[in-house]
Amino acid sequence: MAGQDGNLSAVLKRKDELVLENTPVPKPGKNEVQIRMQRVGICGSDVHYLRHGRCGPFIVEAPMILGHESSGIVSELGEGVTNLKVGDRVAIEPGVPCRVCSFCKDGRYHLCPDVIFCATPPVDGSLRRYYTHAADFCFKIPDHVSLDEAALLEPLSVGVHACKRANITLGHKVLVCGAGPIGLVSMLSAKAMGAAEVVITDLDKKRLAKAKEIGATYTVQVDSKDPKIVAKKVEDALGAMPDATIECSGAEPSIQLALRVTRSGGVVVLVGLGPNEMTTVPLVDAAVREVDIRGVFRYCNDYPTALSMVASGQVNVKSLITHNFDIKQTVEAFEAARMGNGIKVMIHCGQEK
Ligand code: NAD
Ligand code: 572
Ligand code: ZN
Repeated sequence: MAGQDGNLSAVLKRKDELVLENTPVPKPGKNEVQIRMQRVGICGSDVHYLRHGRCGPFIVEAPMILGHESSGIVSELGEGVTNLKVGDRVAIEPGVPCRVCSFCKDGRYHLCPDVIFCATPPVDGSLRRYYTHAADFCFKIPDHVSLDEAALLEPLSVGVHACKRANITLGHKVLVCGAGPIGLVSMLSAKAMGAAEVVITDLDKKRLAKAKEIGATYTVQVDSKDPKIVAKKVEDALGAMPDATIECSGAEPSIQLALRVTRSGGVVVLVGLGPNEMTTVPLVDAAVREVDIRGVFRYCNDYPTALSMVASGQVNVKSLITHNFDIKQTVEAFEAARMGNGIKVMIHCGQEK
């Protein structure tokens, strides 16, 4: 049954025009569940679609519901669903692949060219009262894991995947570039995976203070575009060159730093996505020192790891939430996210704790 205001949904009509309106309550298809949505975190990409009407090659050409960091309560089962029941509290993995292409069959379903990903045009997202999703991409959470934490498994999975790609292991000294939400979840994941010391960089003092508060070993404020100067600060902090660097800003000077400062034989993972073409990156220096440069695209089979990390208390993601809004205040919530004063803005689509 729909709530008092039916299926209130956050619809991006076009660039700069976000409205709340009723959309039809969707019925679950075969192997799908209907979910009474509870929490949706605002991601940088949602704000980007609102401000620019596009994100990389994806253009908003028709109205689209925003939101992909989400959790809720199963309200109806479609035909064939056996892994969930009505009332289950679930974290929703937002990208559902085709399951039959060579990437899916190879176990790298995130690279599927036909993946359907929430709030990536033309696919609608989950920022609404009711939403349907593939049941096997919904993860039942234990009673002691909150719906806030369940929604935050989405960005946390990016950090988990980045750390797996960076081969983070016990005792590693790690550099994280950029202390936005993605840099912070990468720092939390690196520590949970055994990193002994994590140094994190940013331009912004407040972001660095938050990083320190939630567990970064050291912070370095980037006050120069010269990577040599910043590299010295990173090496001084760690007492060595990092074993791995997780780049989460996408800024060219930061990528220069990452390639230059990572130890020979180490790994740089590129999570931050800036302009496609960079002017100067020290590629040969990295190549002759056998620094592996690896891409990161979202996550794949990482939700279960992220959930275990949260459920066991190895990672505290709640500390990332700085703002809370009701779904009826979605426009204000996006304004808060756009201002960038906090870290994670969480929207409450229902009243459950
Ligand atoms: P954000 O903008 O909130 O954070 C980026 C941070 O980098 C900011 O705090 C900014 O001050 C800082 N920064 C800018 N220039 C810097 C520099 N030279 N040195 C150090 N820090 C610098 O964004 P976010 O939500 O944390 O996401 C980070 C990046 O990750 C974005 O580019 C986003 O598109 C990307 N992303 C990629 C994937 C993927 O699958 N590869 C997934 C999610 C997000
Ligand atoms: O939570 C997933 C996610 N992925 C982001 C950004 C924010 N959140 N990525 C960066 C943008 N790319 S994209 O392929 N695109 C616009 C779909 O350039 C996806 C990964
Ligand atoms: Zn996102």
